Amino acid sequence: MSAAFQSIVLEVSEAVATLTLNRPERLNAFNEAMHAELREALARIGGERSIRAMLLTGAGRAFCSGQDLTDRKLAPGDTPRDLGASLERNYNPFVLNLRALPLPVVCAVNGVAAGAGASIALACDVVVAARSASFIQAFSRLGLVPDCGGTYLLTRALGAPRALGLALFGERLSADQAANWGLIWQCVNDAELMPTARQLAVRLARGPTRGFALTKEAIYAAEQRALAAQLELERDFQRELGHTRDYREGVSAFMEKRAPQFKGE
Ligand code: LHQ
Repeated sequence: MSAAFQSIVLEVSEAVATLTLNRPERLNAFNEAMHAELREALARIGGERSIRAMLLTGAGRAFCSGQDLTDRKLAPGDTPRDLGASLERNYNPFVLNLRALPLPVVCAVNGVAAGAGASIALACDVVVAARSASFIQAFSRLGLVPDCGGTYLLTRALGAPRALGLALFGERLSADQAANWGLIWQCVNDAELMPTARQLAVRLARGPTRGFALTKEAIYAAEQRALAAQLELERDFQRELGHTRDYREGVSAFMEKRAPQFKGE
């Protein structure tokens, strides 16, 4: 897949699409151009059946510093921007599209993730962070609420007491503490970040892609639903997956005492 982007880099190999936020001079802050490219990249990734996992990371020393604040500076007398419109147009669809991708999304948090950058990292399915990385709910310093799902993601992962502490104080949460609190999957030494994240993404890309897509959908749905409704959803998903080639292959491989060769079908 060739992709002539400026603010991001999209590379595909071994069925993994690696998407790198690429404005290192601004710590990979989001601006309009980057959002347009991200929209295009996610549409390509979601529409290409040969892609079976995605890896999101940042170029340089940061993962992402959130909204580019140079775009938001106001002179006295300027009319304030409609921040809601910016969320509606750019950020909210990005979060929902990440969640809706029918393949696992691994996030390699290579450095600081602040504001919307933290929320976007936490919206990914499997988050691995370098030990030197950190998460900052920078919104309170600007007088804003955590957005891009921040209030939802923090509260569901950590509960209100820790979500509120992070959101109100806006202090750095180390990658180690994030892992200890169960906010992310794993914290690894800096040198191991990209090899580890890549290995996880490749492993997922070799898995039963349809099964993974429905697992992701069911687990996110579980955050909203009662047990009885969830049991029905699992029944429907299992019914569908029972017809896949990957299920047949999984059973055959077990019986033949060999590793399964999933094709994502
Ligand atoms: C930046 C940024 C940045 C521009 C570093 N913008 N230049 C959504 C929708 C609608 C409206 C509003 O908001 C949102 C969601 C949000 O994301 S709100 C939160 C926005 N983000 C922030 O408030 C974080 C701002 N950045 C920081 O607090 C620090 O830069 C962190 C803690 C991320 C990193 O600190 P340092 O490691 O000390 O780096 P630095 O501050 O020196 O930054 C390096 C350069 O990057 C610097 O430029 P310079 O020309 O001086 O080298 C910064 O100005 C620039 N930069 N973040 N968001």
